[in-house]
Amino acid sequence: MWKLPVAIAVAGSTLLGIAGANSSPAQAAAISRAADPIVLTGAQIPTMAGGVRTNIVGFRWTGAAWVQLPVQIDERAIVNFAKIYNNPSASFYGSSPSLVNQLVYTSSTTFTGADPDSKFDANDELVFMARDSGLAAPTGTLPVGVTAGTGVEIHVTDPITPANEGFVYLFRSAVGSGLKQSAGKTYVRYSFKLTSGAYKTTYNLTGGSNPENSLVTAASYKQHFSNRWLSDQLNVTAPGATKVDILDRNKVLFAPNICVRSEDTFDATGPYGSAEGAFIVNKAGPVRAIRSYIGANSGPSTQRTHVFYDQREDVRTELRVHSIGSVMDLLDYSPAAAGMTYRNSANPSGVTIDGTNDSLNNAASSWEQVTGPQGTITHVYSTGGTFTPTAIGYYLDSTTPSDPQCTGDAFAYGTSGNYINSTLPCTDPGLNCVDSLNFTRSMFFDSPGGTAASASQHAVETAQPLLASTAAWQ
Ligand SMILES: [Ca+2]
Ligand SMILES: [Ca+2]
Ligand SMILES: [Ca+2]
Repeated sequence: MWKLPVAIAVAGSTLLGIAGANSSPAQAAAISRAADPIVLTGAQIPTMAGGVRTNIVGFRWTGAAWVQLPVQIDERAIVNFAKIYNNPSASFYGSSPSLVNQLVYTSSTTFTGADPDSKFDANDELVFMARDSGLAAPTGTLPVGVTAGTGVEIHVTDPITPANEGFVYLFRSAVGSGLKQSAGKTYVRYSFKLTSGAYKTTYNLTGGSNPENSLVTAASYKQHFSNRWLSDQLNVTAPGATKVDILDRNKVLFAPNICVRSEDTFDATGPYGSAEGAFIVNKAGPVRAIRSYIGANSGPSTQRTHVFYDQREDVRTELRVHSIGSVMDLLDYSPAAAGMTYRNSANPSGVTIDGTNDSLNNAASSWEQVTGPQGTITHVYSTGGTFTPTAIGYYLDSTTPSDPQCTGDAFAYGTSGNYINSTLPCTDPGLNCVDSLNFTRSMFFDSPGGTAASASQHAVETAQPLLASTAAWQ
């Protein structure tokens, strides 16, 4: 994602025209990806790294004036997973979280703890929305309230449409300026609410259940969680959508006909053993919210991290478990999804979600989409790790489903996702294993009228993220 600033000098010569008072017909187009963030580590902004975290502020140049934009800094550190379980000798099913050390988001409201380095250090992240970028600013002008000599120019470009570009300027605010890092904006709200009370004093880390009533509210969607792994409400709220809840559940299973493990067994003590688990972080805005957690029965260090932007959510799952025969991650929609079109990269023309099953090409998909008056959700998939698992697509649309439903309601409305149907090697460092596997579901929440072309566009863009280069400026 990172690009060295080799292109700066070349681009700079065209930028003089952009920044001038006269608009030029050759003016570069703005970045068009409204849903996408720019995430930079401290290491990528060397002149800011190692300094105070809280006084970094961001601005764009409109061609006539400076306008402040929200910037968020999310601290990270390498943390031992036994600390996250608040137990140095924690062991579950023979797996020792004390053997697991990962770079994670930090939090003083969980046992993860605050970043030991409270400065904006090399592994912390600074994020803003690409659409908040502006034009190249002329030298000789500074926003009111910033400290001269602290500027950093961030040049954002789109590798798919190289003519599109944008600029964001970071500064340190002057003492007493009154400038806030958030610029007074809140793009995403996240209310993490445990039924039991405060996390550190009431969460059962060794045997759930730990019911929640947590809600993410963003411009284009709402999502609800009733337990750590239990996402059970999703409303598309983009313009024109009916805003109904179209989700029964996000289901996690070994295989279509095996209920021995599910999101419910991950969350709750039940007939299949203990349900240890912990949160790494719950954090809200202004630019994004983050919900990250561990604990999936015999995979106590298996981790899922949701990063919520206002029109996009990235859900990254890092498998850390003994060898398993297969695994699947499904969206099971609710009866309110009836009438929507389901399509994926192997079946782009799509079928209607109506509780009556359809025969689809079952090749694994790189994207899936549901679209209708209820709104559009496009899921884009990417996988990483030490091996490439084989997978097929799973689809079931039936009011009298042939496969057991395991959790949620009795119906399978457009139940869909990829099914890794080959044996996976041990991926748990807590068992001294060295293989790894992660998969990311990027979800885009759009107005009604999604098409195979719009889904493919999201997939192409997700595979080629926006680029950003930095240079000291004034
Ligand atoms: Ca750090
Ligand atoms: Ca830090
Ligand atoms: Ca269902």
